[in-house]
Amino acid sequence: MECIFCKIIVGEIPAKLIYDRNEVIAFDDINPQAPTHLLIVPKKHFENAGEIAESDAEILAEMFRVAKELAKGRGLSGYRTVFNTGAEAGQSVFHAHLHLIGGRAFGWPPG
Ligand code: DGP
Repeated sequence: MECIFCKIIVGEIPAKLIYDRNEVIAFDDINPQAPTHLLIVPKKHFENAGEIAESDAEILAEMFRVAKELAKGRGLSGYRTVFNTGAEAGQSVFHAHLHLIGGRAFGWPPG
C-alpha cells in the first residue's frame, strides 16, 4: 500500500484525527495555509472528487456536512473548501481530500 492517506487511515502513519465517523476522517494538514487547515478524507480510496461522485455521491455529501460541522465548531464565519484534481491544479496526494481552510481572509482568484 503506497497511499499516504490510506496509511493514516489504518494508523500506520500518525496524524491528529479531528473527526472519525462513518465513511470519513479529518486531520490537520501537515503544511497549513491558514489558522485552520483540515483535510476531510474518505476512508475508501478514491483518486479524486469526480471518482467519489461517480461511485458514491453520498460520501461527497458527507464530506461537505463534516466541513460545515468542523467550521462551526471552530467558530469560522466563512471558510473555503477545495478539491484539487490533477497535478496541474496542485493535487499532490492522489487519495481524494477536501481542504477546509479558514481563520483568515482569502483573495480571489486563487493562485
Ligand atoms: P493536495 O496538494 O491538494 O493533494 O493536498 C495534499 C495535502 O496533504 C497537502 O496540503 C499536504 C498534506 N499532506 C501530505 N502528506 C501529509 C501527511 O503525511 N500528513 C498530513 N497531516 N498531511 C499531509
